[in-house]
Amino acid sequence: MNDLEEIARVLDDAANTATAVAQISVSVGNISLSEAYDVQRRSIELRIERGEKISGVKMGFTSRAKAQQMGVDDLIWGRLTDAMRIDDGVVVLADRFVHPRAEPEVAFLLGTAISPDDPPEAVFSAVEAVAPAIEIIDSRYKDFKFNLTDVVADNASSSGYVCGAWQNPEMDLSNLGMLFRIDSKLAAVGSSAAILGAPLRSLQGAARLAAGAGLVLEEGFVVLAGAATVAVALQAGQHIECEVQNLGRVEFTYDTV
Ligand code: OOG
Ligand code: MG
Repeated sequence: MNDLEEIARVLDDAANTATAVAQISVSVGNISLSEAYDVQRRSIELRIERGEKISGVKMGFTSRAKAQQMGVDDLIWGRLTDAMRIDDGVVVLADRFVHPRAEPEVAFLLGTAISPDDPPEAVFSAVEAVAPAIEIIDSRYKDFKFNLTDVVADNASSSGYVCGAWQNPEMDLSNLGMLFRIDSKLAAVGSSAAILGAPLRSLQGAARLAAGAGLVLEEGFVVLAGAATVAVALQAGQHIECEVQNLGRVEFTYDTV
């Protein structure tokens, strides 16, 4: 047990100081998936002790493109905090990251809590709004390399998220074109259908997985459905934009000053 707390501290410290560490599977040895989620929960507890608040959850490896890029083929989830929230259009400073990457996503805003007993059909009625989003992921592991339990323990590489203007959710989200531009040039193109066939399925998965861990998805939470395309490594001075058909655009600039 102490070991899991120690691993949580190592990963929290790595995130907090933007310093890469060895993969847990290498430095400590293999831990089970439930132990990895326990490490994740403990590491977020440390953030909460510093005053951060849970603001939502994110899903990972919901698309083939991401699973193939990272060599991990299981759905994962992680916790978002208010300190990870980034306003649309701002300059994001590089010093808080180790080796960040950005990826195009769709975000849900919950207008009511999702109870663990709610049937999957009820999940949609909890959605108050949807938005185009960009997730900034940043593995705390050297060379951005990990296995399933490593990445789960590292809170699914959660690091930052930017949501565009919130839209009425009464639209079909299942096959929207997604364009990801860096410095106005297309870096990746995809469809929201790449996200588990439809992003709503990812929200249902988030509700199920979080409930299994005793976390109720609260009113006001943001749920990131997962990237539709591969993630792109960020370089100082770049302007990043995600445009989702019918949903609009979201953007930020990544820089050192
Ligand atoms: C893990 C997080 C995956 C997604 O959208 O698929 C993820 C990683 O790729 O480092 O956020
Ligand atoms: Mg993501």
